[in-house]
Amino acid sequence: MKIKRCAAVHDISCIGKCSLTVALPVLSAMGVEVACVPTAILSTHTAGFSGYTFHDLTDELPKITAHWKKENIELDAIYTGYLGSFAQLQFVSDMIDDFKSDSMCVVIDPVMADHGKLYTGFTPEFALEMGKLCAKADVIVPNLTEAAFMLGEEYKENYDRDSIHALLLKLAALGAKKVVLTGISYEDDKLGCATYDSCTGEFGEYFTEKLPVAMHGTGDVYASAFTGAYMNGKNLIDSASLACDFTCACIKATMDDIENHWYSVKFEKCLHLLAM
Ligand code: PXL
Repeated sequence: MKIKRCAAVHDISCIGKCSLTVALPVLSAMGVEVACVPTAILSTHTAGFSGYTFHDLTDELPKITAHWKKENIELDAIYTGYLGSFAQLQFVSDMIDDFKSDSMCVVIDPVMADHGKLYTGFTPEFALEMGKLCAKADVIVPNLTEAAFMLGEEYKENYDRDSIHALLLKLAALGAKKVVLTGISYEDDKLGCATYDSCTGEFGEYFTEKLPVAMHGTGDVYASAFTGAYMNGKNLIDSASLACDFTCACIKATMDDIENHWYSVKFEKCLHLLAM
């Protein structure tokens, strides 16, 4: 049987277990071939380490995809995460146009922010531009902070189901067909996601237990597991739910050792849960 191929467009953080060093193992464990498109190489991720190195690879990216086109390489999905510049947003937009086919899906995780704040190096203007790129996505996977910044709205810590549904509709109006909003909690002990499919008009939600910790890298773990499940034919809410369960399992596997392992989750211990 043909194996599905996903181009993963993310940075490589050599230490920190996020972006490509998460997308590659998670998607591979799910039986998806990963074509890596490294946007930059950093010595560590940018959250919690100081003095990290950053080597931008923007100039290399169109050369990689031009070669792929010449070799008639086809993609079943393009999955983007951490993008470091306006030029990289343009590259991804062009790449989607170049490889688009009826069966190819585009998943955009607009990695930029969390807990009400933009990550180091990002600006509100970049977030609005990322919002424009979302028009080309089949599915977008923002957290609440990224959603607010892409819409140019204030980040609100308090919300109810109606306001989340309104937010999902506004995100879909950016042009993406389907939206998965992560980090949603209506009850103190539950955390999960809310979904909207503009093709069917259907809303969905799924929750797991809320663990009393916040950990780096979980957004990438979530979006990678979501992409693998979606590529393997699961529908929107089932893919979003599988990703919730997997992310929760990864956090649990790390909780007894947060002091040593503060920079990400021990997803390695949970990869077996993904075998499909
Ligand atoms: O996990 C998101 C992410 C990806 N890549 C880099 C980051 C972060 C979060 O801080 O710094 C380089």
